[in-house]
Amino acid sequence: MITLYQFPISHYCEKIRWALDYKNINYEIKNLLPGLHVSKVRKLAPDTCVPILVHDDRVVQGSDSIITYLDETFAERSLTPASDQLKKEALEWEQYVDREVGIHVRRCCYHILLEHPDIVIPFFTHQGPWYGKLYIFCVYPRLRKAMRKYMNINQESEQRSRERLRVAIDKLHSHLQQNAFLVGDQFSRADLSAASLLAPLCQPEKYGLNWPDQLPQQFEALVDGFQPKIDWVNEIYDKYR
Ligand SMILES: N[C@@H](CCC(=O)N[C@@H](CS)C(=O)NCC(=O)O)C(=O)O
Repeated sequence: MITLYQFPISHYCEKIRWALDYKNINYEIKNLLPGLHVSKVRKLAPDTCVPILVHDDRVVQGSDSIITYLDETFAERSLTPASDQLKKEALEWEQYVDREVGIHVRRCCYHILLEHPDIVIPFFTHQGPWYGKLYIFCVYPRLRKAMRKYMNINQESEQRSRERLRVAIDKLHSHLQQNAFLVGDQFSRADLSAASLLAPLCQPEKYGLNWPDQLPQQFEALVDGFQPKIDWVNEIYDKYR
């Protein structure tokens, strides 16, 4: 039995939903509520973050470790290239986007969306426990403050993150202008990681959230700034998700 402990909104968790689906592995999802997740996760793993994969008595935390575990355990449709050189390149890209895209997409998005509880509360509570909406609604002002503090989200840090993101998106875009894939000549964990971590800016249907029809104007402006160089994300979703 495989269980994925996750937040539906999390793009690091989307990496693992995608990897599991791509490899045709059956799994069940346990959606956690931000804040309340800490006590649940601490019983499973050393850190408080998700995704966490539980496979029988094995517990794996962190999206890169989980993909490695899945490829080692279920060889079919490997996301890790076989050759040592390509594997090294794929892991380097994955680490690069985890650090230079994932964190900054999250900060830029939350800086705007945390001020729109009508949008984020449904994201946080999507297919979660029955009491989720009521709970998050009651704790929302405290939760927002804690999230801003924990993830260092403020006006200045958001500006720095936008710049870091611009550099990373330029780098990915220019690589993909010359190459069909980030590594070698086939889809790998590098492409999957880059596309998942940029997905909140593109809102692909297969991400699994109910994206609202209308996002705040500030959010649209953020996306518009990157749009010409992230078209490939939807293309990868169409072909491989
Ligand atoms: N590098 C980690 C990052 C995971 C991560 O940042 N998870 C966030 C959600 S996007 C989280 O669980 N935050 C809550 C916490 O750390 O307690 C990975 O690749 O899995």
